[in-house]
Amino acid sequence: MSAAKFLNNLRSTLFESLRLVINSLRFLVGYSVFLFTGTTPKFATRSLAHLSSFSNGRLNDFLSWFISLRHPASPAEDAKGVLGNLKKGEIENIVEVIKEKGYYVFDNKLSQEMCDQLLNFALSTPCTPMKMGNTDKLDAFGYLPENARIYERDNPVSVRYDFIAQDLMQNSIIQNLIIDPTFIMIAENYLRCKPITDLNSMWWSNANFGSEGSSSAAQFYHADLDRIRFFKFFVYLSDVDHENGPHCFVEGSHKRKPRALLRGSKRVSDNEMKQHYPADKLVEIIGKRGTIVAVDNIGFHKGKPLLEGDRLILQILYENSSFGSSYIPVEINEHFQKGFIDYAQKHPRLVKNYHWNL
Ligand SMILES: O=C(O)CCC(=O)C(=O)O
Ligand SMILES: [Fe+2]
Repeated sequence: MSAAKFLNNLRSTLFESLRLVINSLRFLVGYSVFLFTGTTPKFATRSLAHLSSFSNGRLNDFLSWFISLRHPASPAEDAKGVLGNLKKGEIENIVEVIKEKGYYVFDNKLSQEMCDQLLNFALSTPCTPMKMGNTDKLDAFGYLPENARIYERDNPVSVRYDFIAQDLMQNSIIQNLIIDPTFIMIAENYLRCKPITDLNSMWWSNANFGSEGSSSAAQFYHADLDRIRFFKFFVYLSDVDHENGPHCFVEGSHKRKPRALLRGSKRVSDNEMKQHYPADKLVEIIGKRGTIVAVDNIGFHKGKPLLEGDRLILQILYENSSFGSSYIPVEINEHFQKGFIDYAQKHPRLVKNYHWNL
């Protein structure tokens, strides 16, 4: 090895070690702040992403083990809800499949009536277009809430429109889904702890801005590393085929990832992904409207850029710790139904991220 190359290697090793030390310190400071105040400084969320990636998920496994000792899950039992009448054994099997593959497509769909009601909501409630172009000036999500408007279905001004969390949470169907016994049972057994719900979201994406995809609209492969462990249910509220934006997941990538692809939350191109995974692991999840999918998004995933039409998707999110969360808290107010309030009072950890205002 030439002297110049040696020096270069030495310099990058020193730089990486320094980054690791700084991120470990920031994480420890941030975690202590979180334990005392319940809020996470932004720098600590970034450090979590760095350390998750550096440890190839081992840090998340360790912290999750620790959390599951403090807030242990109840053992699986029969549950009846939107996913059907699930027997204990079926729940255990589903959880095993998700542990193995990272995702699961359920046989049961959300009823057409509920899909209609959510579609009506989505066509009559203002949502915020993602700001496109100069990404320097964006807030955390790139949305400008003052721009909220009814989705311009025939002439969208942005590739993605997101609904405001508070509006979503005041919708009774969404409240029911969050406390649905089958959702909770599967999330709890997968996370191995009492789940917390966080940013439940719903958004439109459309085909009007080319097939290249938008990074801020999550249309390039990435891993969600801003929590210790997430668990998401996606519900398709429009028919989703290969042309209109299937959620894509790299099977097995929620476990260890190839070293070359460990780069925090940064995006990975399709070509690079293909160099590291066989084609049959790059799954495009298609399904008629009402299709429900569970995904561990610590694995690589993206929304495929749409080639035609639009897609409406709902995301119900659970996590094992709210460390990393910095969203404006949802308020539990008079628009919440009794069933949700009763459940939340009995399971305060579920709504730990929310503010009571009743
Ligand atoms: O739009 C999609 O299917 C991907 C969204 C995504 O990356 C996420 O919800 O974490
Ligand atoms: Fe994501």
